[in-house]
Amino acid sequence: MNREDLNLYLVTDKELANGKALEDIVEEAVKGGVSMVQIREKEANSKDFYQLARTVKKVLEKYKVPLIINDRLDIALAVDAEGLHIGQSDLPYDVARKILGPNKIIGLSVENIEQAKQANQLDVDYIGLSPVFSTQTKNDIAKPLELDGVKEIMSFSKHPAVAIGGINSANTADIIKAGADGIAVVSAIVCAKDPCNAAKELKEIINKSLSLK
Ligand code: TZP
Ligand code: MG
Repeated sequence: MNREDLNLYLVTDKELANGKALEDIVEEAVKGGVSMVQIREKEANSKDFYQLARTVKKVLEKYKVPLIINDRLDIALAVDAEGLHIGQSDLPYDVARKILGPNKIIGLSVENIEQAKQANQLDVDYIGLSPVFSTQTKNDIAKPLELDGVKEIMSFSKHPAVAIGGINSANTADIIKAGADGIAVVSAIVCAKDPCNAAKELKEIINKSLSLK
């Protein structure tokens, strides 16, 4: 995986798509500069999740953007996704790695300093700092890490890291300045009237902030 793939990471939520087809939102967002896409559909049944993943995979292949599946190892295998994202209560990393093999991307969410330290013992491809700020999009979030938490984790983590939770164009620069490699967003793109423009705006801020590092 390229570290730059984490720069602007879109995480899906069909519930927030307002009736618009998710694959269209994804395509527009990728045209605007999204560098990685995670399908995260907590309410979808297996059949719907699989169909959506297949459809989105076809779109992303055109643009050579990696597809990551949240939690569902079976779906990641079924659609030959580029990777899997796991949380602290999902399948253990070692088990996922054994099944997926050495060439797939595996990302792990960390919610605090202790978990970030533990992640240093694993060969995960990246960590997700979750959440950095409070958000309406996910109910069961841990206490937000805030910018100080991001700074602290980035001071010792050996892994590339993407921050998630409550991120928008107003706080993106701060997150990159705090040391994260990129931002992961749901509502800032999925709920935007124009997902392509929303992605473009975020990408410009990210590129500018990265160039100042
Ligand atoms: N994990 C931690 S916060 C979150 C997830 C999936 C939701 C982020 O959504 P938003 O709309 O970008 O705040
Ligand atoms: Mg999970």
